[in-house]
Amino acid sequence: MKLNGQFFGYFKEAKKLTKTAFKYEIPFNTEIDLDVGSLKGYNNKTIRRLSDLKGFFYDVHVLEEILKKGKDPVIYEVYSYSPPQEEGGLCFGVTVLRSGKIGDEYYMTKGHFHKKMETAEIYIGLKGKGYLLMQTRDGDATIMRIGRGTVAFVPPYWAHRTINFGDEEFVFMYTFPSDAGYDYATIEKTGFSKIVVEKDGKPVIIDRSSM
Ligand code: S6P
Ligand code: ZN
Repeated sequence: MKLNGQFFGYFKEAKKLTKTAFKYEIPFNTEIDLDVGSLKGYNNKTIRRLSDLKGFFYDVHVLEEILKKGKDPVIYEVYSYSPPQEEGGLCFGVTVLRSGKIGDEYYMTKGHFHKKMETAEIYIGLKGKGYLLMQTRDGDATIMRIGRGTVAFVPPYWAHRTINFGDEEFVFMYTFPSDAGYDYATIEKTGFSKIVVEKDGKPVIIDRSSM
């Protein structure tokens, strides 16, 4: 059997078992177009628009004004390969975070803990630039810059959010255990303590409580 023109494989047994037993999933490869940031063969796509991010940007009035005008811009898209949520599997995919601001606050993702808190994740910067903001339940926070080629480790127990402070799309690849799940509610309740806003044409990290 020929797969993607890359190699030959003999999968008689694995093929029979794929539908019932994840551990016999067939090996495969795929491609990310590094200029565009698109992932070939994804099986899941999530689009988040401004209306999905109500309550996340600090300037509620600016957000409502945009929506009132009938606009609801796409803030980010996630293209993923998501196998069954079983122990031993890996999810991976690409997030495309658009460039823009709500008032002076840069476009960002919602951010989440994993439901299985003891789960780590890897981010790899592919295109554009942004920040990776992380925070623990105890309130410890850290922020790091991600550019093309940056590999970032998100340790277990850290909520994570990305922020695009550049003037082009910020694209990164991620991978994490497929049984991790998502917990948006916990960090949504407390919020991230830091936000990134534009001041004199530059991104500045400030305390959200100061707004
Ligand atoms: C998944 C990983 C990313 C985010 C994506 C969107 O564990 O961290 O794929 O899901 O960047 O962010 P969010 O917070 O809306 O899921
Ligand atoms: Zn995650």
